Amino acid sequence: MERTFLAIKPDGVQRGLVGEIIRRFETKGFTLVGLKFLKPSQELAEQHYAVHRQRPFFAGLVEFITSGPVVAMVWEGDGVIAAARKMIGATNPLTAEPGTIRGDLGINIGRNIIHGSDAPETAKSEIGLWFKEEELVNWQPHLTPWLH
Ligand code: 3AN
Repeated sequence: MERTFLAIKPDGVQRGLVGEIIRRFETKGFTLVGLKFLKPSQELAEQHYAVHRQRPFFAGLVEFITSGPVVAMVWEGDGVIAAARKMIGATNPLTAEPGTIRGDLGINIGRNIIHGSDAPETAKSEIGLWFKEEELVNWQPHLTPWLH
Protein backbone atom coordinates (compact mmCIF):
# COMPACT_ATOMS: atom_id res chain seq x y z
CA MET A 1 0.00 0.00 0.00
CA GLU A 2 1.30 3.45 -0.96
CA ARG A 3 2.24 6.05 1.66
CA THR A 4 2.86 9.79 1.48
CA PHE A 5 4.20 12.46 3.80
CA LEU A 6 2.04 15.52 4.48
CA ALA A 7 2.82 18.44 6.77
CA ILE A 8 0.45 21.21 7.82
CA LYS A 9 2.77 24.21 7.88
CA PRO A 10 2.90 26.87 10.64
CA ASP A 11 0.35 29.09 8.82
CA GLY A 12 -2.17 26.23 8.66
CA VAL A 13 -1.70 25.52 12.37
CA GLN A 14 -1.90 29.23 13.34
CA ARG A 15 -5.09 29.64 11.33
CA GLY A 16 -6.81 26.70 12.98
CA LEU A 17 -7.03 24.63 9.79
CA VAL A 18 -5.70 21.35 11.24
CA GLY A 19 -9.11 19.74 11.71
CA GLU A 20 -10.38 20.89 8.30
CA ILE A 21 -7.33 19.49 6.52
CA ILE A 22 -7.28 16.14 8.34
CA ARG A 23 -11.03 15.82 7.70
CA ARG A 24 -10.47 16.04 3.94
CA PHE A 25 -8.04 13.12 3.87
CA GLU A 26 -10.11 11.05 6.34
CA THR A 27 -13.36 11.48 4.45
CA LYS A 28 -11.64 10.80 1.13
CA GLY A 29 -10.87 7.35 2.53
CA PHE A 30 -7.13 7.47 3.18
CA THR A 31 -5.69 6.00 6.36
CA LEU A 32 -3.63 7.94 8.88
CA VAL A 33 -0.61 5.85 9.91
CA GLY A 34 1.65 8.52 11.49
CA LEU A 35 1.00 11.82 13.23
CA LYS A 36 3.11 14.21 15.28
CA PHE A 37 3.07 17.85 16.34
CA LEU A 38 6.47 19.50 16.48
CA LYS A 39 8.43 22.69 15.90
CA PRO A 40 10.95 21.58 13.25
CA SER A 41 14.64 22.19 13.93
CA GLN A 42 16.75 24.22 11.49
CA GLU A 43 18.53 20.99 10.49
CA LEU A 44 15.30 19.10 9.77
CA ALA A 45 13.92 22.02 7.74
CA GLU A 46 17.13 22.34 5.69
CA GLN A 47 17.14 18.61 4.96
CA HIS A 48 13.45 18.62 4.06
CA TYR A 49 13.90 21.50 1.61
CA ALA A 50 17.40 20.47 0.43
CA VAL A 51 16.31 20.40 -3.25
CA HIS A 52 15.50 24.11 -3.00
CA ARG A 53 18.88 25.05 -1.49
CA GLN A 54 19.86 27.16 -4.51
CA ARG A 55 16.48 28.92 -4.86
CA PRO A 56 16.22 32.59 -3.77
CA PHE A 57 13.39 31.80 -1.36
CA PHE A 58 15.28 28.97 0.47
CA ALA A 59 16.29 30.95 3.58
CA GLY A 60 12.80 32.41 3.97
CA LEU A 61 11.25 28.98 3.47
CA VAL A 62 13.39 27.43 6.22
CA GLU A 63 12.73 30.39 8.52
CA PHE A 64 8.99 30.05 7.93
CA ILE A 65 8.77 26.27 8.46
CA THR A 66 10.78 26.51 11.71
CA SER A 67 8.78 29.50 13.00
CA GLY A 68 6.10 27.46 14.75
CA PRO A 69 4.64 24.01 15.20
CA VAL A 70 3.68 21.87 12.22
CA VAL A 71 1.53 18.75 12.00
CA ALA A 72 3.59 16.00 10.35
CA MET A 73 1.61 13.07 9.01
CA VAL A 74 1.90 9.88 7.01
CA TRP A 75 -1.19 8.80 5.08
CA GLU A 76 -1.72 5.47 3.36
CA GLY A 77 -3.92 4.29 0.50
CA ASP A 78 -4.07 3.38 -3.17
CA GLY A 79 -2.63 6.23 -5.23
CA VAL A 80 -2.33 8.46 -2.15
CA ILE A 81 0.78 10.35 -3.36
CA ALA A 82 -0.80 11.75 -6.53
CA ALA A 83 -4.28 12.06 -5.02
CA ALA A 84 -3.00 14.09 -2.06
CA ARG A 85 -1.12 16.42 -4.45
CA LYS A 86 -4.38 16.91 -6.36
CA MET A 87 -6.31 17.57 -3.14
CA ILE A 88 -3.61 20.06 -2.04
CA GLY A 89 -3.65 21.99 -5.34
CA ALA A 90 -1.09 24.11 -7.18
CA THR A 91 1.89 25.64 -5.32
CA ASN A 92 0.44 29.15 -5.68
CA PRO A 93 -2.86 29.26 -3.74
CA LEU A 94 -4.06 32.14 -5.94
CA THR A 95 -4.05 29.91 -9.01
CA ALA A 96 -4.89 26.63 -7.22
CA GLU A 97 -8.29 25.28 -8.28
CA PRO A 98 -11.26 25.84 -6.00
CA GLY A 99 -12.01 22.56 -4.22
CA THR A 100 -8.34 22.06 -3.38
CA ILE A 101 -6.91 22.87 0.05
CA ARG A 102 -4.78 25.73 -1.24
CA GLY A 103 -7.48 26.90 -3.67
CA ASP A 104 -10.08 27.05 -0.92
CA LEU A 105 -8.01 28.23 2.02
CA GLY A 106 -5.01 30.32 0.92
CA ILE A 107 -3.81 33.34 -1.06
CA ASN A 108 -0.01 33.50 -0.60
CA ILE A 109 2.63 31.28 -2.29
CA GLY A 110 4.98 31.67 0.67
CA ARG A 111 2.16 30.68 3.06
CA ASN A 112 0.60 27.76 1.23
CA ILE A 113 -0.67 25.82 4.25
CA ILE A 114 0.46 22.28 3.54
CA HIS A 115 3.28 20.22 2.08
CA GLY A 116 2.78 16.94 0.26
CA SER A 117 5.39 14.58 -1.22
CA ASP A 118 5.50 14.84 -5.01
CA ALA A 119 6.65 11.32 -6.01
CA PRO A 120 7.28 7.83 -4.57
CA GLU A 121 11.01 8.51 -4.01
CA THR A 122 10.41 11.81 -2.19
CA ALA A 123 7.60 10.24 -0.14
CA LYS A 124 9.98 7.50 1.00
CA SER A 125 12.79 9.90 1.90
CA GLU A 126 10.49 12.44 3.60
CA ILE A 127 8.76 9.75 5.68
CA GLY A 128 12.20 8.50 6.74
CA LEU A 129 13.36 12.02 7.57
CA TRP A 130 10.36 12.95 9.74
CA PHE A 131 9.40 9.60 11.29
CA LYS A 132 11.13 6.63 12.91
CA GLU A 133 9.80 3.26 11.73
CA GLU A 134 8.30 2.55 15.18
CA GLU A 135 6.30 5.80 15.06
CA LEU A 136 4.26 4.48 12.12
CA VAL A 137 1.22 2.33 12.88
CA ASN A 138 0.41 -0.62 10.67
CA TRP A 139 -3.36 -0.96 10.78
CA GLN A 140 -6.42 -1.22 8.56
CA PRO A 141 -9.67 0.57 9.40
CA HIS A 142 -12.74 -1.68 9.38
CA LEU A 143 -14.19 0.55 6.67
CA THR A 144 -11.68 -0.84 4.19
CA PRO A 145 -14.07 -3.34 2.52
CA TRP A 146 -16.48 -0.50 1.73
CA LEU A 147 -13.85 1.69 0.10
CA HIS A 148 -11.83 -0.72 -2.01
P1 3AN B 1 4.95 22.32 -3.65
O1 3AN B 1 4.88 22.55 -2.16
O2 3AN B 1 3.66 22.66 -4.34
O3 3AN B 1 5.50 20.98 -4.01
P2 3AN B 1 7.56 23.35 -4.41
O4 3AN B 1 8.12 22.02 -4.00
O5 3AN B 1 7.85 23.86 -5.76
O6 3AN B 1 5.98 23.39 -4.22
O7 3AN B 1 8.06 24.44 -3.39
C1 3AN B 1 8.25 24.11 -2.04
C2 3AN B 1 7.78 25.25 -1.20
O8 3AN B 1 8.56 26.39 -1.48
C3 3AN B 1 6.33 25.65 -1.48
N1 3AN B 1 5.39 24.88 -0.72
C4 3AN B 1 6.33 27.12 -1.10
O9 3AN B 1 6.06 27.26 0.30
C5 3AN B 1 7.75 27.55 -1.38
N2 3AN B 1 7.84 28.28 -2.63
C6 3AN B 1 7.83 27.77 -3.88
N3 3AN B 1 7.93 28.73 -4.80
C7 3AN B 1 8.03 29.89 -4.09
C8 3AN B 1 8.15 31.25 -4.44
N4 3AN B 1 8.22 31.63 -5.72
N5 3AN B 1 8.21 32.16 -3.45
C9 3AN B 1 8.15 31.79 -2.15
N6 3AN B 1 8.04 30.52 -1.75
C10 3AN B 1 7.97 29.59 -2.70
